[in-house]
Amino acid sequence: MRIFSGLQPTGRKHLGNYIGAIVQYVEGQQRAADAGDVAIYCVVDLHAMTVPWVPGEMRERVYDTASILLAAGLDPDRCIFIRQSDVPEHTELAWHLGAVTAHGDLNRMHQFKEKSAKQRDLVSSDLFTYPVLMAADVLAYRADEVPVGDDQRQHVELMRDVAQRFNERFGDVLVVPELKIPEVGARIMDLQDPTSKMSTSSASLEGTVHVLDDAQAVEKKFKRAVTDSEDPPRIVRDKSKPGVSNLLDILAAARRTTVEEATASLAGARGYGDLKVATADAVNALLAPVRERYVELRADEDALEDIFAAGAEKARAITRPVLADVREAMGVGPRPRG
Ligand code: AQP
Repeated sequence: MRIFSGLQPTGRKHLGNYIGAIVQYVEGQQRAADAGDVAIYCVVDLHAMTVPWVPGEMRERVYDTASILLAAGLDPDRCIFIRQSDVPEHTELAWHLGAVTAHGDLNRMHQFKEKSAKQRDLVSSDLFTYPVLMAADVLAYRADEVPVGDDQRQHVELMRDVAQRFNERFGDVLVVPELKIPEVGARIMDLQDPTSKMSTSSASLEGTVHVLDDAQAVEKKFKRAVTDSEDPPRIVRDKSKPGVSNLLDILAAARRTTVEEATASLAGARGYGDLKVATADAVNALLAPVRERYVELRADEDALEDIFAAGAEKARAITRPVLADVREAMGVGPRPRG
C-alpha cells in the first residue's frame, strides 16, 4: 500500500486543505508503514508556477507549507517528505506521459477552465498540462493510493486513464492508482458562500478559515458564517441547507466523528449560534497545537532544507528505477548493457 499526494505552496493553507488532504496524509503515513510500505508527501512547487508567482517568495511559501505539514504530524522518519523540484524524475516522466495523454482530455479539465478564465496576461501551457505533471508525481512512485479532496477527482481519474493507456501501449510498467477521498469533509465550503468550495483563490477572506488564523479570528469567521432563515432553525444536514450542512461537516471532521453524532450532540441547541460556537471550538481544538508547533518549525529553514535533502534521496531511490523501466519500455535513451 504505497501512498502519494502533494500540496501547493501557494497562499495560505485553509481548513479545506487541512480536512480534505492533510488529515488524510497523517493517517496514511501510519497505514502505509503498517502495510510495510511508505507514504510520499510532496510540496509541489512546480505546480505553483502554473499561475503567476513571485520568484523571491516561492521558497518562503514552500517553507510555510512544509512547516504546516510537519506541524500537523508528518514525520520525515516515517514517510518520505519532499519538494517536487528536488526530484527531476517527476518532470521527465511528465514528458513521457504527454505522449499518451489526449489534448481533448486536458481540454475537459474543470480546473483548467476555471483557472485559465482568471488569467489576465498569459494562460501558460504549464497550466494546461498541470494534470500530466500531477499524474507523473504519482506514477513515478508506482503509488497505489492518492488521498485528495473531492475537487481533485477529475485529475485522479485522468491519471488512471493515462497509466492504463501507457501500459496498453508499452507493457505493464505503471501502477494504476486509486482515488482516496475522506468520508467527512471531502468538500469544505466557503463560510460566506456555502455553495462554493473553500479555496485559496477565493475572493472571500471572511469565508476562508486559514490553518494559521488565531483563535479569535476563527471564532469571528464562524460567528459570521452564512446559515439560513428557517424558523424554527433546524440543525440537520440537508441539500436545501448548504450553510448548516457545511458547519455540521466541519464539526464532525474536526471532532473525528460522524455527521450523525455531530448532529445528535446539538439536539438541545437553541439555534444556529450554538452550532457556530461548537464548530469554532472544535476547529480551534484541532488547529491550536498545529499553530504552536508551526512557529518553532518555521524558524529553522536549514533544518527544513535538510529534511528535503534526505527526502529527495529516499524518493530518488524509488523514482530512478521506475524511470529506467519507462525509458526502456518506450525505447528512449542508450541501449542497456551487461
Ligand atoms: N474546500 C476543500 N475541501 C476539501 N478539500 C479541499 N482541497 C482543496 N480545497 C478543499 C484539497 O486540498 C488539497 C490542496 O491542494 P492544492 O495544494 O493544490 O491546493 P490549492 O490549489 O492551494 O487549494 P485550493 O483551495 O484547491 O485552491 P484553488 O481553489 O485556488 O485551486 C487537494 O487535495 C484538494 O483536493
